[in-house]
Parts: sequence; C-alpha cells; structure tokens
Amino acid sequence: MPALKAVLWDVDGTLAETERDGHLQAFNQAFARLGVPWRWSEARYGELLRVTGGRERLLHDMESQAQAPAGQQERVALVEAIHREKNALYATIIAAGTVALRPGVRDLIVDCAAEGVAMGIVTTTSGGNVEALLDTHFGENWRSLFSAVVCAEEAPRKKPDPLAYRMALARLGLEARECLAVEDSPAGVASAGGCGVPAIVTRSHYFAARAVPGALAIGDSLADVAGWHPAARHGAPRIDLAQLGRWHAGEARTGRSVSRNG
Ligand code: XBP
Ligand code: MG
Repeated sequence: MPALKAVLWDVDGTLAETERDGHLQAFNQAFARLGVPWRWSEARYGELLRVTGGRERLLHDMESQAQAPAGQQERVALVEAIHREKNALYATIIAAGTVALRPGVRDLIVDCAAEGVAMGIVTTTSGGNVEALLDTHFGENWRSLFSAVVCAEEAPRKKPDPLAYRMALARLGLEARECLAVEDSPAGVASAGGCGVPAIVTRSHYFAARAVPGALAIGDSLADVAGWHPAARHGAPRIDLAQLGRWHAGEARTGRSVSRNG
C-alpha cells in the first residue's frame, strides 16, 4: 500500500449531523413556507436517506404522498421550489452555529494541515450547503484547507456512484490507494470503493445500525479510540493521523476490509 497522501471527507453525517439537525429541519420548514401539506418525521427521513440527493429524495417521497401533484412536470416544478427554499433555510440554520462539527473532526483536519497531508471534500450535497457549513466552522478561507472540493453540481450522479471520488482523484493527481475516505454511510463507502479508495466509517445518527460492507474500519467517533473495529491503538486520546496511517497500511497486510459493524 502506498503512503497515505490525502484524506477525503464526506460532508453530511461525517463532518456534522447535518441530516437530522440541518436538512430535515430545513425540509420541514420549506414545506410549511410553501404550503406543502406534509411533514417528514425523524424516522421517515431516515428511510428516505436511502435515496441520495435532496431533489431525488423529494421526488421519490411524492410517489407515496396522496396530496402530491399528479403530473410529473408539476412534481418536478414543486421539487425545484422546495429544494431551493430548503437550501436557503439550511444555510440560515447552519450559519446560526447550532449544528456543531462532530467530535474529533476539527482535530483530524488540523493534523492533516499540519503534516502536509492533502485533503478533499467529496460530497453529493449542493455546493451552497458545503459553503454554509465550512464557512461557519472554518471561516471564509476554508477552501485553502482543501486541494479538491467536489459537490453535487460537478458530480450529478450521486453516491453510491463513484463519479465524485473519481473527480476528486483527478483533481488531486493521486492514485486511489494513496487516499483514505472518511464516510458515514453505505452509499458513501460504495462510492469511494467504486474507484478503489479505501474508507473508514464514523457511524452517524441515521446509519448507526447499518452494516457497512467494504469499510476499512468502523467506529462511533473520531474523538474516541474505544469501540473501533479493527481496534485503534489504545492510549491515544483520539483517532489521529497516525491511526489513519496504521489502518491504511494495514489494508496491504491483510487485504481485508470490515464487512459488518464491529
Ligand atoms: C448527502 C446527500 C444530500 C443531502 C441533502 O450527501 O445525499 O442529498 O442529504 O443535500 P453526502 P441536497 O453524505 O455525500 O455529503 O439537498 O443538496 O442534495
Ligand atoms: Mg454522508
């Protein structure tokens, strides 16, 4: 296995609990503002997350909403209106600063920046949502931290399609096996794996109970070395760059990845 040269970050669920605390809230606020007569519960949103992409998720849900418009054209128009409104509301929620970064994320980003390990953002959420989150938590110069930023607009085929990771590799000029993805969902790990990028998983609210086939390591939090499978080295205060390097190098030794929750 070549040396670890870049860490590629997923956004929703990985950097922050943005699905439950940001997108879901904003979708429901958008429904209310536009007079749409349904709301999504936390549990229903969890089911809908099987469909990646906000527009795709809305359109899919309309298939089971009795009060949705009957025609496809009307549905698509309503989806566009809701999605635009949702993203504006999402930006307001995020800018208020109440949706924190997940524990350990900032420290690991600082590790990478300090040690010259490149970073990328690889997400199929809209660019404006990424801007809102990173601007709030890292300031307006956040782009200087990342050598590649790939969002939904550039990669219209959403995860689990590997397009977003393939684009990030091309921009970084790196081989897949020189990189490590940090993801929270089966679709994210499948997207990375689809072009050969190994991935670790930090379980998020919505994917806590899901098996994640193909992950190199799975655990609850980057801020805690306990509970990871395969085990992280004990004694360290958190999952740091050295631990990522060990998992990354370990793949070459074992040729195995984790196919179940540890
Ligand atoms: C998550 C997604 C997105 C978000 C909503 O992407 O699938 O669709 O749920 O954002 P990732 P949009 O985990 O790759 O960050 O409404 O902009 O699609
Ligand atoms: Mg995610």
